[in-house]
Amino acid sequence: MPFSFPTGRARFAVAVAACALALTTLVGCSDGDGGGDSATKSAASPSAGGPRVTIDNFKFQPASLTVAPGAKITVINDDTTTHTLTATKGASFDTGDLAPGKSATVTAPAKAGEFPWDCTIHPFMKGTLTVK
Ligand SMILES: [Cu+2]
Repeated sequence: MPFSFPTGRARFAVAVAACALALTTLVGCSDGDGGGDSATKSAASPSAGGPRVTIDNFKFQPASLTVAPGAKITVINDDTTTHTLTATKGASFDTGDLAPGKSATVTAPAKAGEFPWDCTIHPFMKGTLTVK
C-alpha cells in the first residue's frame, strides 16, 4: 500500500495540535492586545472629540454636520466600496477617493456658511456642512 494509514493519521493529529496551538496563541494574543486595540479604536472615534462623518451603506452619517470655522473633520469610510466626501458649492474640501476602511481629514472653511457635499462617485449621496 503506498498510503500508510497510521502515518496519515499521525500527520492529521499533528496538524490538529498545531491548529489548536495557533488558535490558542491567537486568542491569547487578541486577548492581550484586545484591550489596547479597542481602547485605541474608541479613542479614535468618540473620545477623540473632533467632528467626524462615517460613510456606511451609501450614506453619510451624519448627513448634516455643524462645526467651527477651520475645524478638522475626520471622514471614515466604513462601507464596502470607495467613496468621497467632496464639497459641491462654496468650498473646496475633498477627501479624494476613500477606499473601504480608510479615513481622511478635511478642513472646514474658515468662513461661516452652509457647504453642501456629495460623493463624486455616487452623486446621490449628499450631506451639508454648516460652519458657524
Ligand atoms: Cu460613494
